[in-house]
Amino acid sequence: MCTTCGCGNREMSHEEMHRRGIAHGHEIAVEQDILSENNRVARQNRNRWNLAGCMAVNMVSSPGSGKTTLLERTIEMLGDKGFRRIAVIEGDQQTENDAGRIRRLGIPAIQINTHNGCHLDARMVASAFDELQIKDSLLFIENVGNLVCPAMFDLGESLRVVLLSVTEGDDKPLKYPYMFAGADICVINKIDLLPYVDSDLSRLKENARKVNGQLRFFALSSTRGTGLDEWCDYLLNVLAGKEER
Ligand SMILES: Nc1nc2c(ncn2[C@@H]2O[C@H](COP(=O)(O)OP(=O)(O)OP(=O)(O)O)[C@@H](O)[C@H]2O)c(=O)[nH]1
Ligand SMILES: [Mg+2]
Repeated sequence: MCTTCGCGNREMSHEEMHRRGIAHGHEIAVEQDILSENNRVARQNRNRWNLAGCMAVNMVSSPGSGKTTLLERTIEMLGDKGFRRIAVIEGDQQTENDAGRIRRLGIPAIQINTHNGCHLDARMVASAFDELQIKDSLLFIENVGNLVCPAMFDLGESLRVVLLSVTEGDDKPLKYPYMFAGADICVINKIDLLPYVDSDLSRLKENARKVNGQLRFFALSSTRGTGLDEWCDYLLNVLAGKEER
């Protein structure tokens, strides 16, 4: 049970909660209130971003799978391809590190620190968007590194991208299904490390398809650049309306 966001295990039975000594009933009502309020603000975000001509991409993954590295390389490659209208909202419990990495590339970035919170919510990104004052842009939102709670919080994004690095193991889609079930795209990162780990790329995809048959995959190495071209062309095509998301 996550006590900071109230995102409890919905599938745990009443008896199981008693057996584990987990308080319940009131918590479930609070969780439903939190999520429906979040969904309301997420709908507002979606409308506002559409009106401003912004497309938001919510990047979710466990800590360290390479979200910021992928963003850095993506920003550089999109710039080489002539697209520079990009802004980033960064979510971490502490530090300005990731926003600093993005700003060094000349791209506006707002850092949100969630302190004891384990995910971004729609209200947090709404005020960061106000601060950015952007229009006609690609807005990347890097969520807090966590393969569980961010799955439950719609931010108003057009595209949700789940990253999984090969070092995390090919069984992760089965163990953390909600994150994969709610995503549009699965980026498999750090494929340069495949020779050194037991992860199997086709087994990973097969496991991810078991929880979400609609997922689209990009396998890449953010540090070596393998697969980045295809990923960036996909983003540009979605922006241009040439490709379904
Ligand atoms: N070998 C290899 N290392 C990578 C790759 N992508 C990222 N890394 C490394 O993985 C580590 C974590 O990368 P970050 O980009 O900071 O990961 P993150 O997901 O943003 O981490 P949090 O924001 O803390 O959740 C760094 O040491 C990166 O250099 C990759 O494709 N291959
Ligand atoms: Mg990061």
